[in-house]
Amino acid sequence: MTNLSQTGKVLAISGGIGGAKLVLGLQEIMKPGDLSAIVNTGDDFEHFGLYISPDMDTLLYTLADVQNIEQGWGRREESWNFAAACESLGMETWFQLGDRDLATHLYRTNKLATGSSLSEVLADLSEKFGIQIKLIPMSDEPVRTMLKTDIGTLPFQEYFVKNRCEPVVSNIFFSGLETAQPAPAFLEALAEPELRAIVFCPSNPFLSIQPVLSLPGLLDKIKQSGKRVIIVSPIIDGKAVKGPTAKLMKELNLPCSVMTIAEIYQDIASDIIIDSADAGLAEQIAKSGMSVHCTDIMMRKLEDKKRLAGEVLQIATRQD
Ligand code: FO1
Repeated sequence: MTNLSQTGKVLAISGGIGGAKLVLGLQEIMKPGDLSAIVNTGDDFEHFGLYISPDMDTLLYTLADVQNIEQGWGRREESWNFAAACESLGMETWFQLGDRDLATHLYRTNKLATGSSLSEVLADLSEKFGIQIKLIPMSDEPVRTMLKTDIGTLPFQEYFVKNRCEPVVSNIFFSGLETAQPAPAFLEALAEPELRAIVFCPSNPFLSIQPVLSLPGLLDKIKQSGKRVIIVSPIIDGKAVKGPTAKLMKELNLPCSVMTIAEIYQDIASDIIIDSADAGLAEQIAKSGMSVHCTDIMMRKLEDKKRLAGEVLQIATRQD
């Protein structure tokens, strides 16, 4: 196991559920001051006048150990009186807001309305949920994942939840990039002298990671940082662990394979961690110049998350 005192700092880039699992594993084995996590805000949207930020809340609830594990989003020990009351008023019900979850949306919406930046709101919520690592939104300005589909252009949640990922996707783009910047704390973390590695957690590359990498100037800043960039594959043996990744890759005419993941990141990644099931592709991937590491990357239990996090740290702190 890595000697934690000499780890240095790690910057994790995280999207939905898979990303949060690895950040949790890293949180469990690192000193709080050595770990920061950037969260995707491309899924954010306004609903019932509330600022909803699903990947932020998935990360907050997972790190605070209050997440609803079966559901994959929202909180456990939840009640649904608000949602039932909305239904009785004939309001839309496709996006379910639990009673405890509602407090998070109200807190965030009010803070934003009184002038806080999204970074400030996330720092406040982290403190309220007792989270010690630093959580940073990818940007304080709105960037939204939009999907061109056979039923029209949809904002992310209308594709993912309202239409249950059924529409056929022909293109994904991000609105707001012309006026968005990486969050200040994001740029500071990248410039941090003790930063040892940037870790792309196993999140959907198109929906959760691409919005981050599309931020103006960010790719260059990552390349210029000279830091080790470690990718943890969200694809195992040609199947996506969760969510619409596989369906999206098919519709975008991309093979659902770790080869595609390697191609997506080969310009910036120094290392890629793939599952042992894909070990046969390691040699081919290595031709791209990345160091390929095979291990069990399926995270079910906390032990899995800590073990994988330990292997990520070994790579992050490797001296060469
Ligand atoms: N996903 C659903 O499939 N149905 C829902 O009703 C739903 C509500 C919801 C409320 C708050 C929240 O933070 C997330 C919610 N999600 C729901 C999940 C959300 O769409 C996804 O977590 C992300 O946007 C994709 O990673």
